[in-house]
Amino acid sequence: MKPLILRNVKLNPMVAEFVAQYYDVISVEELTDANAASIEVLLTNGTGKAPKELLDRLPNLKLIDDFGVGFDGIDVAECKRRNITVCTTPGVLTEDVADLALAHILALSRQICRAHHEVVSGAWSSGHKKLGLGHKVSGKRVGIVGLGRIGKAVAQRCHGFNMQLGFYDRFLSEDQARADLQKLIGVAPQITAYQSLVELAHNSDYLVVCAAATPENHGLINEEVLTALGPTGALINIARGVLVDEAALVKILQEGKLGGAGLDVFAQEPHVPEALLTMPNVVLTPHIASATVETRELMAQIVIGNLKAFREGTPYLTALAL
Ligand code: 8YV
Repeated sequence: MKPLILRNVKLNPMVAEFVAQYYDVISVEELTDANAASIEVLLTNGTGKAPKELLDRLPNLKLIDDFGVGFDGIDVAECKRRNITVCTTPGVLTEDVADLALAHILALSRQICRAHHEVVSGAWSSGHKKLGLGHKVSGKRVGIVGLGRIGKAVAQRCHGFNMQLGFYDRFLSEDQARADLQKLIGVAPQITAYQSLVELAHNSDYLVVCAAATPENHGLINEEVLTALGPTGALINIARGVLVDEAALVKILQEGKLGGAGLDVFAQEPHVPEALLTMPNVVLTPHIASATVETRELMAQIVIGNLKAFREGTPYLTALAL
């Protein structure tokens, strides 16, 4: 019998194939008092949950290997206290996530989903086209919430659309943002740092959520921010659902006080608030921001590399500094 390894999510096929050579994989549901003490590695992903209650059941846990860049479901304070290493897959999914933010901006503004339906349903060919005019994207104002790796990649793409750049990030100055973007883009773009989310929203046509889902950021995009974004503004969320007050979002959309929303993440995935499913000015995707063949292969290579490092006692590729 091979040693056991624990998973709390469905494994990526490449990771599963590698792991199967050396371990018998059990799910959290298969964890027992008898086998828990043998678990040294937990395999998870950006949406996986590893609260203290689970960690307390694993007295010999040494590594949490996260197939994702987000680790908001992991009790990292408890990991630090117990010297459990947490490895993620930073960097390799940045471009995909930023690309999807622009895909949502374009799909929403140019009504791609509704336009596609009008063609495939025969409405267009039968002369019953209902689609009205969309909205121009190039040159509009984008407000980026959180200017980390993904936020900067969104800024880079929006710069390519000649959009006016604004951001809100408590840890980054306007000068540093401009300097960072100059390294990324090759020129120092005009970008404005706003001192509050409401001010950023008030000065944006698109508010793109790229912030980390730290506990203090939960509900960051609240009714006041959404109201400031207003009836000609659109919310784009490719970060985490918990960053948005989802009930407030539904309410303000139903009241016609927000122009639209493009959402790849939700507070209680895979549950999506029923009201959002029928709104014509909403584009919804099932948490696919990193879901490309190329990026998932790179993520898997990192997860496998960290597991090899654990097995061989060599330095991890991407251990978080807890
Ligand atoms: C998930 C993500 O890990 O990277 C993250 O934090 O949310 C995603 O990449 C991925 O969808 C799990 O399959």
